[in-house]
Amino acid sequence: MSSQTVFGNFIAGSFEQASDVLANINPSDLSDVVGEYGHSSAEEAGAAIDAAKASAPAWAASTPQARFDVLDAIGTEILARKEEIGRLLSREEGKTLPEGIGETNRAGQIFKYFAGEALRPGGEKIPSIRPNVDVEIIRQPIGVVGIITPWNFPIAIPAWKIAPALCYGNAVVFKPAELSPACGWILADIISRSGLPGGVFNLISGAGRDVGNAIVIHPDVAGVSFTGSQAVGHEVATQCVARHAKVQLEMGGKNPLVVLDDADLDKAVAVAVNGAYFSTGQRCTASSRLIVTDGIHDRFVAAVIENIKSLKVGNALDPDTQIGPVVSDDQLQKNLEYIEIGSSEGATLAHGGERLTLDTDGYYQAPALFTDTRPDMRINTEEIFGPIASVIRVSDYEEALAVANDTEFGLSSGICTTSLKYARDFQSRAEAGMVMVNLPTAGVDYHVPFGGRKGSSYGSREQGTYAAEFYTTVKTSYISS
Ligand code: UN1
Repeated sequence: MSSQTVFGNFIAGSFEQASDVLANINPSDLSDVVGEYGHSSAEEAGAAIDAAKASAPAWAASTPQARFDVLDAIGTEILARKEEIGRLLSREEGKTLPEGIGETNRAGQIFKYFAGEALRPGGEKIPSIRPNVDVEIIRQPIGVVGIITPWNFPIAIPAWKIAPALCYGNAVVFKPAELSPACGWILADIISRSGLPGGVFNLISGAGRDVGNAIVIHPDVAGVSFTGSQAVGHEVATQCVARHAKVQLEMGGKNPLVVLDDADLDKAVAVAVNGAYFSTGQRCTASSRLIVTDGIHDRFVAAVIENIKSLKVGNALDPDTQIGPVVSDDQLQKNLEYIEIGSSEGATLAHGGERLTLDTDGYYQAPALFTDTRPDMRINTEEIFGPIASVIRVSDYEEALAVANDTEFGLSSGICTTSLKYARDFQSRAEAGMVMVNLPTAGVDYHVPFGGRKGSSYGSREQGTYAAEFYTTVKTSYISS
């Protein structure tokens, strides 16, 4: 273990002190300072962008083998250190240790996946409609990519943006979230040893309004991939579109889980509790609306309450903990406010919602379930991003589907049923980028497209081969001898 406590930026292949720093506090134990991380200025972001721009042409011309070697080395080190990095992740973000290690494992696998993709660049050669002319279609890197990531997946989301960016030959300026910058710094440290030429990857920590904004408005940043809130995403898109930069946004969700009368009750309860409360409900894919038909409603609600009563909320690093703390005081206050809002709107708070005082001083909250809720209540229309779910009672499948789709979001949509007919119909008619049948709305594979519709996403999909759409531009060449 290193004794370093102050962590700066990584620019043009060297680690540099940031002009200012901010303490990274463990939400499970407020007396534990994970470290001090860069709170950089717009000027420092400019230096990172300049470094990326200078190194971009050489990396764009690199061979598939060189890209494979770098990405494979990064993936190998992440996987070899997954227990240690997973622990750091849990310590700074608050998800449980198995979740932290699992997320780190996912990040390692993503780098391995894109290492393989680097060896499969593709391209097409087809005859022209004209004689003696060939047409070639290839994908080329877009140049400098700005990557802005949220606090809730501090290593997996950076991985699923940085790995394809490098795989397809781009240079990167990466801003991790201010609440969980440690995993981003570890990633930079690993990348610094991977053989990647200096300047191709740059880490710049700081606030959205300083560093994030500098990246988004800079004329040399050809594209911005952002995951975060809808409000900030809208700003990012507006700025990028105004200067004709590419933009890819992953934002919120208000993901429905439909539970039909014919569902396997035990499975439906497990799926709902996992989707709603694991990772403290702090996933844009979390199931926050449980839409339940009459015939199973009472049994389902009773069983969910029974289940969440037994969930152990605690310090993320305690091996018995099932639900870690909320990430920050701001988020906890927001969650508590929504508990008030739900109650004042007439919903029944069937369980939880209160702040918990435990052995260590942290942002603990009991998982909350609202029942007797209406689809138009604020707790059912606004993303909360905490361990709070509500039950909406419906009479049949058609009403369930209508309620599920009646949202400004469209990320992930789930159904629990044993009916092939309803499962297939839901798969087809759910207005979401991802559909889950008898599975939680959260928890996705890393080798297939990820993204949503409506207010949840903008631009092309992330992950899998679909990631190429954002990180490349298509060139069509006509060649005559
Ligand atoms: C998952 O559910 O496995 O911010 C991933 C989020 C999403 C990632 C969810 N972009 O919660």
